[in-house]
Amino acid sequence: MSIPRDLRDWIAQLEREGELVRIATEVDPRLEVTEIVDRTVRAGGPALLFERPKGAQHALLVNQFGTEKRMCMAFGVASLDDVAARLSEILELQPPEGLAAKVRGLRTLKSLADSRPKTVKRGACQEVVLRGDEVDLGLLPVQTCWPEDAGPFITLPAVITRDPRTGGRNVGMYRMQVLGPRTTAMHWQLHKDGRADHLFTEGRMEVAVALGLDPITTYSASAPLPKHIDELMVAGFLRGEPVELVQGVTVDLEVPAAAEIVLEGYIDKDELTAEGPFGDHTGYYTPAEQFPVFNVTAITMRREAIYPSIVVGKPPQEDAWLGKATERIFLPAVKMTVPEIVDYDLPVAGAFHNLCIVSIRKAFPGHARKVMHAIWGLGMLSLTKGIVVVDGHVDVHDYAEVMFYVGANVDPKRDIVITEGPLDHLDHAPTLQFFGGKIGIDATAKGPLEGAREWPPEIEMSAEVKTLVDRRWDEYGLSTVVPAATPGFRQSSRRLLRH
Ligand SMILES: Cc1cc2nc3c(=O)[nH]c(=O)nc-3n(C[C@H](O)[C@H](O)[C@H](O)COP(=O)(O)O)c2cc1C
Ligand SMILES: [Mn+2]
Repeated sequence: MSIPRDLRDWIAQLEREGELVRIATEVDPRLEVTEIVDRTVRAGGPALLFERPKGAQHALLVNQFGTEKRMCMAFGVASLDDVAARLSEILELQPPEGLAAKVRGLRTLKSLADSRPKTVKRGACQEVVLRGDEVDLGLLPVQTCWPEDAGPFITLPAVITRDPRTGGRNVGMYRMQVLGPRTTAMHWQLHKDGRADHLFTEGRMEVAVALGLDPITTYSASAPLPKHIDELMVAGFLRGEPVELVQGVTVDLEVPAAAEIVLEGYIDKDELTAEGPFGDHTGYYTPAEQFPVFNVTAITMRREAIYPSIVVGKPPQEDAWLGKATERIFLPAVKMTVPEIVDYDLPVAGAFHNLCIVSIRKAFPGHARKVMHAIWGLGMLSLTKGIVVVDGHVDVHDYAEVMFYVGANVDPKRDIVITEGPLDHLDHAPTLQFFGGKIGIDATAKGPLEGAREWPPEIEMSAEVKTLVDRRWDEYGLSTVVPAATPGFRQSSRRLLRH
């Protein structure tokens, strides 16, 4: 399967695979779409293309990312770990020895060099151009997702800004509350790159928002990359083909040529508005807060442009798989910094920042604590509120197995770390916003130097007996009732998601 070129190519692929349903009847983007999507996501159902959203002139695509299968289709891989493997090729690039390694190294470097976005003269995203008074966000089927939401919110945008100090591009996914025909709010949170660009700008900053991209480029807007890395370069690398850009019509910014819709405009540094409430991925309404106002100077579109949306709310929702993609894709980068990490899992029910389970090859006393503090110091993972550390042989994706070791291996007096640090912007639990308590649970086996008594061996059947029983399985007459190999705990993250 080829990697989708643009949103239409992606929709065609989904349709061919039976992964998309068109809904021809009129449906209200105010609440009604959410309830349909919520049921569809929970059932592991298809992407939905609402062809007649009430009151709007464009079709609405939602749930394009809602299953592991579709997420893998988006990246053209069999498993999300395959994407991680491609990235680790770059991260682990060593001075090559021998001709074969040199050729491999050159190929990797070339694919990196070819990942940079490419400027083109013309883009389908500018087939229709609306400027000034023609601009009307009411043309778009922007969803009001939940009953207490302050209004309609654009939920799947790729927001393009520039760092005034370096000229470097940033692309981030920040929800945008529609305030009027030509204005929205811009909800870049405290720790985000778009917000930093805003803070460093004096006066007016130009902003462009791309809607309806190929799925990898859309994903890249949500990826927690270091500030100086251009999300579109990473998208180009993951696509194996550069993202094509055209010059905006009213802003000095380049925009993805193949986008369905582009909103161009500006933010005046000190123009703020009350944004929210909005029912967010925390499972709660985030209260109204001051955020910048985005003034739209042009809407450019493809003919019959398709508007993309996503519903977030109490997990699991469609964004679960965007989060899981990030978890898998960033594992090699996490291991680069903390090589003793074997694997990690951010449970969907933990809303990405509430809980991280990590397994380590433990080598010295206090090692689990070292890893906790490393995670609390690592990129966006630094916002993690709770960390559970287990030994390397534990399957971090099997929550029952993890719970077993938390129950069996932990002396709460000895093995709990309580500390404090920065927290997610939207976390409503801490006493202060942005800053509060963190918990680490060391569920590894402890040695005497950590104050433990003799650690008992874990129960395990001998290999000889297992082989014997394997060999004789058919003789017992159990084959039709009990499978020969029964796995351990098996309440994995994957199964919980699928139901
Ligand atoms: C569906 C979805 C909606 C999101 N909404 C917001 C948002 O409103 N504000 C925000 O700061 N981050 C939001 N995020 C997370 C950011 O997109 C993510 O942190 C990304 O790394 C930001 O880009 P940056 O690192 O370049 O700032 C959202 C993520 C997803 C998947
Ligand atoms: Mn960024």
